[in-house]
Amino acid sequence: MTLPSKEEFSEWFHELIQCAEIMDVRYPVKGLYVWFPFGFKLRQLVYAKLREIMDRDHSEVYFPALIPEQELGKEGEHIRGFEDEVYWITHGGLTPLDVKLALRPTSETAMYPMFKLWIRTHADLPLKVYQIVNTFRYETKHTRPLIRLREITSFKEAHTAHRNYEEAEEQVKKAVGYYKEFYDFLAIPYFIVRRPDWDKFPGAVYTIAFDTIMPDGRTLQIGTVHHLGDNFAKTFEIKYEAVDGNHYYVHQTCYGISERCIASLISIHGDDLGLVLPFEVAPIQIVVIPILYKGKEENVLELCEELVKKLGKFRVVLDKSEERPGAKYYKWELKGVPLRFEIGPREAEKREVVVSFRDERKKFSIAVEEINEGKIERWAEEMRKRLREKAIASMLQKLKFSRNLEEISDIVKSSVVMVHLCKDKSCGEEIEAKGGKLLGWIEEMPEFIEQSYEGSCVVCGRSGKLALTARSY
Ligand code: P5A
Ligand code: ZN
Repeated sequence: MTLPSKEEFSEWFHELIQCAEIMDVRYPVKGLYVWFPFGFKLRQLVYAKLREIMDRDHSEVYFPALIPEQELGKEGEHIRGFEDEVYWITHGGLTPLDVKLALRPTSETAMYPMFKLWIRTHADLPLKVYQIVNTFRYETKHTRPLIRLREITSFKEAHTAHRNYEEAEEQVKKAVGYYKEFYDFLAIPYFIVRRPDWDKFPGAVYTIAFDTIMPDGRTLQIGTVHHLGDNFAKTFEIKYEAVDGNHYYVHQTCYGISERCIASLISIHGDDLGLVLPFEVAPIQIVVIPILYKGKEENVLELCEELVKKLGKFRVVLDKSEERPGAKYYKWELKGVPLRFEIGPREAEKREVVVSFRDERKKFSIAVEEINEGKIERWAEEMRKRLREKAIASMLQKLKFSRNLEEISDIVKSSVVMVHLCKDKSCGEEIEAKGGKLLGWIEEMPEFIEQSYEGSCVVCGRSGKLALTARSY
């Protein structure tokens, strides 16, 4: 199987996840895919980081996958936002159910009736929980593995409750900080964007999204943080008794990340040869390849084994298979192995090893004695920096600033467009009429953007702030 060039992003992505054994796309239900063992290992390593971050400030829970119709329907805006996307269970065997059950599209309406029982007084607050589960959305837009699923298999959703609006807002800021840490760890650059009011999460007061730019110039929303105010608290009657003896509604937040984080990881760092993975999340971190010549195998293999033993802390493969070295390189490059060591008779004699990094084309030799855990960790950190810089550079290539409304319809065909825009809905609509979607206003300026944050609205000329419009997934 040969991989199409990354220039043809859609084909490249589809082929790569299949031939690098991330997902098997042949499952016979639209929008549902199978995790291969290798892909599942990658998922596990990425989500271990997410878990580590969440565990510092939340308790992990599990809520049922089925939600009774009345609960799902209680919050008006929420159900209006999701009604077209809900899968319903109507029968148990041949018997029609008294109460229809929804397969959770997200878990607000599964959790909040229980929050009402859990929260009695101010001492029960803040409440902060999360779960990593599958959710179901009957998506009508084009489905794609890892990107737009009908069964989201790795939905990390956090839900919190607080004494008032301000404390919930503090949590929103913390959540944004957690997601920054997570995506920085993956070396994925992002924009933090406040969605327009007409595009916020159904039932939220406001929504802050993480958007990244895919190699084809379309944006992907890779996480969202919502301030729910007391909207759901009023619907589900979640109240607490305060120190003053009165009862008040809680204020809530929720935030989520799905396997789109893996889609962006693969898409942003990958190249024409296959996956490129940051060291920490690579299922195989190091491959040792013996270059074998007849009669000289013993010394080479001995040194290889010695090296593998020395690297016991890491996920190492010693590829002793019969394949030619070229075929081995090809195979492990496809799988995104960050570090490759080659040892031939010459190296064995000098106790050296030839090193190459997956993201660079060059090779160099180093004495086996010089290789140790600390050195590998420093290489890993340097590689993460290179990946991040490269990702930022290619993101900037797909980002254009415009102060001319007329040119936007043209630029937005191939790039994300940055403009100054006021908060008026009619100006937002004018922008969207140019072909892109208005992602919203930049909430936190990334250090790689030099444009001034404030400027006059590209549509009406009144005072505006930096906003993004793009074709998006
Ligand atoms: C936050 C968690 C919620 O559902 N409830 C609990 C809130 N927000 S959300 O924006 O609707 O979804 C959170 C993130 O999930 C990703 N996502 C998807 N990923 C793959 N396939 C889908 N069909 C899909 N739908 C949403 C997005 O990254 C979104 O930000
Ligand atoms: Zn305007």
